[in-house]
Amino acid sequence: MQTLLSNIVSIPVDDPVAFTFFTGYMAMFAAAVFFFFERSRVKGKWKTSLLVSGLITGIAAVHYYYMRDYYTATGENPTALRYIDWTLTVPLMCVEFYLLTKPAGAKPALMWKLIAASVLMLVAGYYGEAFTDGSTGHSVTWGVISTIGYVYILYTAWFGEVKTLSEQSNNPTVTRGIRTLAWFVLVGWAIYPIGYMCMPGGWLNTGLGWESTNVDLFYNIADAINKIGFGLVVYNIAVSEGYADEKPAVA
Ligand SMILES: *C/C=C(C)/C=C/C=C(C)/C=C/C1=C(C)CCCC1(C)C
Repeated sequence: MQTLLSNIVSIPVDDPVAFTFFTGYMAMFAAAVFFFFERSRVKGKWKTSLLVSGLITGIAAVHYYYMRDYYTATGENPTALRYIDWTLTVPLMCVEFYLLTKPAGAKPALMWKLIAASVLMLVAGYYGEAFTDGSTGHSVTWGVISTIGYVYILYTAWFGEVKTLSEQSNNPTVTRGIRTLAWFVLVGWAIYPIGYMCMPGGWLNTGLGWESTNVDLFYNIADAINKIGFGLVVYNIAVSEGYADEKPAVA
């Protein structure tokens, strides 16, 4: 009985961080199921995009399963698991931009540039969180390096190639959808660096008395918004043209 009970994960009622790890896990799982099932219903040209949405949320669900346990067992940030998850899922979000702009002529080079920027952003962020003692000097430096990658993606989505191609797509739904994704990158993704700066030693950690695990609150909420939200925007684009099995309306 003793051992049985000790295997049961429990959430302390006053721990919002643990709460978001559990709800985040379930939300990612449900979203992945949804995207995988809906993939079979949309038209052929959208199937890969839906598959990628399912992979993003599915990969996140698996990592949340482990992060949740890690956090409840140790009470510490699951930094390594977090960054492994992001290193897989953020490049896949870059792939979504490529897939949506491909019909308008996007080349694989665009995808690789976005992926390279995301890897720079994440590797620098990992250094800033994992290999410093929280001293401001280091984490600010790595935070700034990381931001270079972020700004590159932001610029490409708002003013660069992605924007230009989205306008050349001659598909108002795609143009509007990409604009919404660009908003996600601007507002939804900004939650991460804000959380990072709230950590001990960070610029925003003034008088809040926040501990380092509070950052998980930011990251968990942002992940749910961005990964599920991104997927839903892609889903909306796909179904705006109807489902694969629908007969064209008879005039
Ligand atoms: C699904 C996960 C996503 C969309 C993760 C996005 C993460 C970021 C945009 C992180 C950005 C950071 C900075 C711009 C500077 C400080 C370090 C980071 C890694 C938190």
